[in-house]
Amino acid sequence: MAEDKHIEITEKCLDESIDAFFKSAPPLQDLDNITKKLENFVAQHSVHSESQNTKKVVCVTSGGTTVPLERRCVRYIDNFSSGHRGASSTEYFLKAGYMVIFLHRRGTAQPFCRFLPENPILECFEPSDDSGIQVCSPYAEAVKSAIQEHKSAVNSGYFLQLDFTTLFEYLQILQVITLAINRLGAYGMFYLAAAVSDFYVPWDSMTEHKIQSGPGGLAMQLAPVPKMLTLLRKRWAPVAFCVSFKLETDIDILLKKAESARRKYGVHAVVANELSTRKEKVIVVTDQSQTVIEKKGVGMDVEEPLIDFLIKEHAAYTFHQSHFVAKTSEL
Ligand code: 9Z3
Repeated sequence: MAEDKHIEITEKCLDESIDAFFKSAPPLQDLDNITKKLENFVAQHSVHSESQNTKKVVCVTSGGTTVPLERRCVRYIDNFSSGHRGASSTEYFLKAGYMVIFLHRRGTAQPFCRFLPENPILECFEPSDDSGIQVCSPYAEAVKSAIQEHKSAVNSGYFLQLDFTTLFEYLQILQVITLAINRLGAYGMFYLAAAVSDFYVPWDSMTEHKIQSGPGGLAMQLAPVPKMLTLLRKRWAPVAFCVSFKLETDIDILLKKAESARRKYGVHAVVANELSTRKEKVIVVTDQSQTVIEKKGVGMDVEEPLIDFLIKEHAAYTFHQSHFVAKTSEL
């Protein structure tokens, strides 16, 4: 009884802090456009599903959020995330027949571009004899296949790209996506690989203009970012399959923290990774097991076996959900 009361109070506080976050956040510039894109995308889902098996839709989040320090932002707090995890995972989800909403930080890694040269883009091209432009020969294959794969994913209607920079944009867009994905029930999935800031400066306590330098240093109070994951699981899209990530630099606490996040947020799986080995190995924590997943060899992606594993978990989940719903509706 006392525990129930405690949960009720904690949820109330969370609701209030999330409410305050959304109320004070600067409104999304292109909300109507994003909503329209999502509606069209989800409508495509029924078109594709009519002709073949019911399609699955995953929202992959990728890259790090920034935390502005001023409203007319000159400075901001950022993090290390390159977006590679999200970009390569998107490729494997698309290959497996999923429809993908790729919510990524502007300027971070993009699907199909991972094997392009790191040279500045202008070094990949040269003027051609017919006064057009051609790709320089060493890059021709990589550029051609990136363009082809990207075009084919976009034209197939299976791939929707949305972008963010700030924490405010990220959380608002994620909320709109969850409401769209919620309509797909268990066929919807979240793969939350974005590195989301834990602390931020609330918009209503943020200074308007550039913070001035002074002799005394600068002390700032950052507020904790309300845990939207709880709301995503409980209210926004309670039936969707949800995978979150846990990142630590201390391997000794990683699994403990991942397991506690799984319980706390009620997600279906937590992908635990350690900063320096994240490209080689991850551990997927579910209520049944802790499974170590490693890349298969040099030049391979750890995301290939990871997505394979998660797709199987999702399939088992949708099977269970449809079976369970069929059984209870018979009662
Ligand atoms: C991850 O753990 C991702 O795997 C990485 C991928 C960000 C490490 P890269 O983008 O790296 O390929 O360079 N993402 C989630 C990180 C995170 O912020 N998790 C929170 C936490 O650990 C929970 S939401 O507390």
